[in-house]
Amino acid sequence: MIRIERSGLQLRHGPRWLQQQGIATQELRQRLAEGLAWQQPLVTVYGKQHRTPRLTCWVADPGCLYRYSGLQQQIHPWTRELEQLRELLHHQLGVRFNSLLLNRYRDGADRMGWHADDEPELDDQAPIASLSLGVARDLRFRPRRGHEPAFALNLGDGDLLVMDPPSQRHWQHALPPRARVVAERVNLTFRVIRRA
Ligand SMILES: O=C(O)CCC(=O)C(=O)O
Repeated sequence: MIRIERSGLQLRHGPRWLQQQGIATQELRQRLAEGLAWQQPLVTVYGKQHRTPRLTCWVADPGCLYRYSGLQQQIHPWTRELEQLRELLHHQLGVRFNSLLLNRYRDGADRMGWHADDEPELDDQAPIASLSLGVARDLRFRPRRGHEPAFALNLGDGDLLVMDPPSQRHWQHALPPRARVVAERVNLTFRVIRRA
């Protein structure tokens, strides 16, 4: 794993990690795209309602509730292969994740704005583990304050990115649109939610 460190930010990047675990990434992405109950919820940002510019699915243990942009996510159960990915990550990182947000970017127009994944229900002592499938996209990072320059990591098919605490407290990240990208990408972020 490649370590990327800035003041208040600790990342670990494992290029093609899924392939190293013997996972066929193209088939996995297709099955997730076809098999999950994807949603494009209406969210409220600065008082205005609009549809998220991507598809999402929230998979979690019972009782792991997550609010996001004013919206309570509906819980979907773990499928056998998502459970297998959770086990692989437990083995690699020693962390038992209890929830997973999937984002599906249908092409380069789909995106995610600046945010920090610092909602109160997320356990801020636990890392967030992100797996990428499909076309490579840039994930940009910027500090919440201070003068460290923003930078981007190019996340390709099969990559693992671990965001260790206290990164969420000090940095934000975003997935900007890319006009030239015409292919799909699915990203999975495994999280630890504090149960109510
Ligand atoms: O698609 C990505 O790589 C980023 C996903 C993300 O920022 C999130 O799930 O909070």
